[in-house]
Amino acid sequence: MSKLVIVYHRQPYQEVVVDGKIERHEHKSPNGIVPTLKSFFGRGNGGSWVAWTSTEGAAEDFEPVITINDAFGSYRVSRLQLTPEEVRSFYHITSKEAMWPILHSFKERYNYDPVDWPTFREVNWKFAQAAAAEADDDAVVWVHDYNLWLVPMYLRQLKPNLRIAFFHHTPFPAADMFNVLPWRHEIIESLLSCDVIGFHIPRYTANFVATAKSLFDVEETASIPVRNEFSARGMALSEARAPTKLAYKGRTIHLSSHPVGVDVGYINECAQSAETDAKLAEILKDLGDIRLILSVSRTDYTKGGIEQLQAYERLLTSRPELIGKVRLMHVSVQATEVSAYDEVQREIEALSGRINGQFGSFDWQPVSLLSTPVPFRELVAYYRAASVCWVTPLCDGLNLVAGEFVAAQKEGDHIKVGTLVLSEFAGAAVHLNEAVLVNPFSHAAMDSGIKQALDMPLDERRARMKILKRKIKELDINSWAAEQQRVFKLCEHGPAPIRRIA
Ligand code: GDG
Repeated sequence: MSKLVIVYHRQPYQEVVVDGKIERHEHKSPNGIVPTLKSFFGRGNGGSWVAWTSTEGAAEDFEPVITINDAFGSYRVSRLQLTPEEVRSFYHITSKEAMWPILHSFKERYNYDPVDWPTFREVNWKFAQAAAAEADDDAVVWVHDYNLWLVPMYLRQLKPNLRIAFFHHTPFPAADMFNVLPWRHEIIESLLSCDVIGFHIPRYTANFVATAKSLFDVEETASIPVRNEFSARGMALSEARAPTKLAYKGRTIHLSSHPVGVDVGYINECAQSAETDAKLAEILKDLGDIRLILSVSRTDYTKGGIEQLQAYERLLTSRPELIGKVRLMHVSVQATEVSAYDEVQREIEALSGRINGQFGSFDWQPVSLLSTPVPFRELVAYYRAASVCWVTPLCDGLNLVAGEFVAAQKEGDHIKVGTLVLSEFAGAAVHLNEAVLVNPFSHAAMDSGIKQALDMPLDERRARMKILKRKIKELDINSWAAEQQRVFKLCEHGPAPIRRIA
């Protein structure tokens, strides 16, 4: 039995087949959400992690619960076995084809027909059962992301005294968008059985409150002002206040608005290593006097890769003097088994090919398209080499790439300081507002944003980067972890003093 149970669909290690046997290795890079969540076990007395694994190819002596000893200490992992059909239905169809488009406000991509709601419920019920089996009666069970939306309601039925927290990594859309989902009452009722619900930014929290109010008799009982510095007025995702408490059926639900943040310490260490210096020198030698524009994301229509390549094509057309002088490295890591993403991938490949054919020569290629992941330490060298990091999603919960790019810029580096161009519709724009902010739905804004970044004088680049670096330090992964622990404590002992946060 554990005092802290983390429920996240991925397992907290990588499974590698060595000599025909499965070995569990820690993730190569300590960067990312999995190591961050595991670090919570090191802060307390261990804990449990609940994730799914496929029944396909499972060994006969499969053990559902194992104990792991790694750099984060000793903790249990409860492995929920799902059949390939369950994974397809619950994850690839219901979560990715119906929920994901609505969360990101793409009504036209919403695909309701293939959804099998009873299977979604069943899988969520299995997660809840596995979590309840691991949890002490008053444990904190911390559930992550929309594909587990029904878990809190089931947990409350199974163990009423649990402290249940839920964190959304995606945006939470406006009520009239969310309410497209026919299961809206069930999902919101489930979330209202939590003690704590967390979002990256106040806008998503406000959207959740508006949705809950539209469906149930819910009252917002407290809110706090947002520091202007962390949400300059007049931007697409700005909010002046963040709701912090809801009352529903005599219970209090605490709300938290705090971006996940990046591991600034680890990225700094990577950025300053001899290995990165060597890779950087190699990249810069290869580039010569060509300036690097870097774009990094998963292939997903929400990330705006197609619209960005179109903007690049317009840039090369309107500024022919840039031909032979810039190169776009477009990393778009391909996902498998989601058909909507295949279509985007094909279009990205076609557009890159067209741009290279139209503007390129034997000596110079305007776009380098990479569809497989770049090792993280190498990616850090590219962050350092880039003149511009071009992050223009159409809608994005936060966007860690923007923060990683800022973290990788060397402190006091007087030779190379890159410029961040960031979509106003990424949650990160709320606090990283010294970036060149662009509206990806406007050609004019996209075009002037990239030109402004390429033309920006060194002094201005340094001044903006200095503030951005201070902000990502203030809102790094440790500050997110501290905020989560603060809200877990709130539901344990009643209200604690509220900090003003982003
Ligand atoms: C969700 C929300 C929210 C990407 N390419 C490579 C690579 N990456 C790494 C980056 C970064 C991560 O993947 C992507 O970060 P995002 O923030 O874009 O994440 P999503 O996958 O969309 O995830 C998002 C996030 O959750 C956290 O709450 O910000 O809004 O959609 O860390 O570095 N890493 C390596 N090679 C690559 O080629 N090694």
